[in-house]
Amino acid sequence: MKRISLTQFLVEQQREHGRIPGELRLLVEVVARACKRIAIAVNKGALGDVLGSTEQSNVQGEVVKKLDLIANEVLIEANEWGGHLAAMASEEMDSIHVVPNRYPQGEYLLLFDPLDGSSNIDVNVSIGTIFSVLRKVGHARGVSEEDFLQPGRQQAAAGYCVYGPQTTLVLTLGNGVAAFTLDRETGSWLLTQGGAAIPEDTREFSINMSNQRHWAPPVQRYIAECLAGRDGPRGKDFNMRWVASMVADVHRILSRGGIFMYPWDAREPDKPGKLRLMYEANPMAFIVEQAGGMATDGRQRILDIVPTRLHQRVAVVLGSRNEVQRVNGLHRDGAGG
Ligand code: AHM
Ligand code: MG
Repeated sequence: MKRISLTQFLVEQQREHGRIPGELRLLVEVVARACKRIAIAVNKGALGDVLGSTEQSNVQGEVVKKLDLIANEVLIEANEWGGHLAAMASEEMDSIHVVPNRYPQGEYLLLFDPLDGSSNIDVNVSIGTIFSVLRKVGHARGVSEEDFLQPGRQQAAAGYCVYGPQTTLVLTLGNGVAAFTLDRETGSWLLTQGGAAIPEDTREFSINMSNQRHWAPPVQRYIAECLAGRDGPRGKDFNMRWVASMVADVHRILSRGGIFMYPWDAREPDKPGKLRLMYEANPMAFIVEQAGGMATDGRQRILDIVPTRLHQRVAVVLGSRNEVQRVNGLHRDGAGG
């Protein structure tokens, strides 16, 4: 079977829809190339001395793993010279990285979680890279953190790469979702799924159950009803999956449906959630919506949230439409015990 490459896909999208500027195409190709390099490092594991932690902690106070840093550097190095970007922001950097003066500046802004699922790095479980692309609005010279604070609905592109049994790149340019698998023999990304669609209904939920006692009443109620199975109000049995790598959990949902939640919990009551709006929730919400699913914080659409800070956190409920709507309904009604 003849499969089309990522390059061909991007060129054909441009021809058919006329909405992918050359700089954006270059950006996606450069990010995909960087992911390939990260995949090689992930693959080497202990042989490449890439496992374990560094001495540093990041802006959110989390220990930085060696691979977090390697992936961050690979993405910056690959992207700073091409002339397509004005600046980058990363989960692993305190502030934005402006493209140095020696290179031309483009109009795009790239945000990424270089290595998502850090706790799984050392145990050989799927991890990934998540990225989001915004356009710098306004023609003011220079670039600042303010330029990044745009709601997710303004993303020009978003994607993730899963480093799992296969290395898969999932991409949206606002016109559906396509998945590409890395052919290790030729080094090409080949289209393996176009028009991904998340089923509206599901019997599978994804949440870290060890936090159950800390959740707010609507989330308690939703999960209790799922656990009650066939004998409960839902009248059907549910299955549970939790990889603890958002990329892997979202990828499963994209493949066969499901609902993923990382809700607010009382362990850190002042934080709206664990996951980051700009590096994790927004790109995943864009992909999930483009595949026909829904993504909210339990009350409002993730993509409508106007960020006030780069490293802002948010509660996340995403996946199969009817289940996300049910969780939203329980929040709206103040449902509890
Ligand atoms: P990370 O970007 O530091 O890896 O953190 C985000 C990850 C998500 O991939 C995953 O859904 C979640 O954290 C897992 O959290 P927990 O360890 O509470 O299960
Ligand atoms: Mg992450």
